[in-house]
Amino acid sequence: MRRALALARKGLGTASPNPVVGAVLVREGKVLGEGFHRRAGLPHAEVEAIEDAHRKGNLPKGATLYVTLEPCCTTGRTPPCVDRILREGIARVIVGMVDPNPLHQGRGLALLAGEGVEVAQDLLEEEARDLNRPFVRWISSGRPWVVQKSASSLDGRIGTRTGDDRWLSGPASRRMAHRLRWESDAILIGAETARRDDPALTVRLPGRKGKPQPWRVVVSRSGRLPEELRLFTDSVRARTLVFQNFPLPMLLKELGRRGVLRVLVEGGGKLAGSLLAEGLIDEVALFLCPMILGEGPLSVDSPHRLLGAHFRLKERKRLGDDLFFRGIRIDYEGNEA
Ligand code: AOF
Ligand code: ZN
Repeated sequence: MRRALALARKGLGTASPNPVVGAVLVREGKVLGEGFHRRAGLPHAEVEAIEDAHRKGNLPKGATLYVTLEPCCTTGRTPPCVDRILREGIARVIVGMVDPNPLHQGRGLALLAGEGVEVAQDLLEEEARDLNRPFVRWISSGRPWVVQKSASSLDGRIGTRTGDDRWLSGPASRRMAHRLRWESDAILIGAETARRDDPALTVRLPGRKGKPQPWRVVVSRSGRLPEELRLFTDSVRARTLVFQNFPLPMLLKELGRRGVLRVLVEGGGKLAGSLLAEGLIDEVALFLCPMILGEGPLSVDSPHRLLGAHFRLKERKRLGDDLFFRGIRIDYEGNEA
């Protein structure tokens, strides 16, 4: 299952609006085949693993399938995985988590068990869930998962007026920041940031084949933004959306309708503060840079009230001289979003 989780991770950034899923076929401790779900419309992870096994001359009959998400039992863009598993005569199916899609939700496992396949669920469930929080949120509520990103000094200041981290964070942090964009379907900024920074907000990493750039979304009270901004003039200008006077929950709902599973908020502090105050931030991705600025705008500018937001640490690492922290929002009882 650890191997299947690592495979699933390869689909981050391209599988959306589908979940990321990995699968490994095993018999007597030997890997027969493996695969992951690359992109909506392409085969699911289970089918990739089965076909990989056949290619290698290994027959899946009687084997055990480890898959990070419950196999599907309906025809979407692709045929049901359950049918293929039964046809191949796979003996055991072990899943990381049940598929939260209302069309599935345990029905795939029940169908397999009904046909005499041995099934087990929730192996490394926590890890499986952590990979697909955006999918779980979106498929069950229609709203995307919202990640607030910022790079700040040790005293929480972003230096420039906006979330611009160009001179604060080091090269390793900047690469990671691009990775965060890569994994997102939309990048959200405030109008002030758009005006002052004129950001491109594009993913500049190779290999994002077959996937368009993330939506570049600007929230603006007045709707008045200079026409010459890069967002309106560069080659991906068709991916820019401006929302004027939109309540934030409605804006998220609208993005969800467009197939956005994960939103990355990239400043400024006021937008981050408003989203946090309305309980709309699900996760923070913070780069802490080894300097104290003493003055300047804060990464989160609270709108007149104490936010008191709590997060559970999910990942922390050193990136050059910077510290990276990723945590998900929890309530006062410690329950996750
Ligand atoms: C699986 N294995 O690798 C994935 C699954 O339109 P489709 O046919 O691609 O189906 C999409 C749905 O299938 C998606 O909403 C989710 O419930 C499930 N994804 N299932 O068995 C996979 N990606
Ligand atoms: Zn499937």
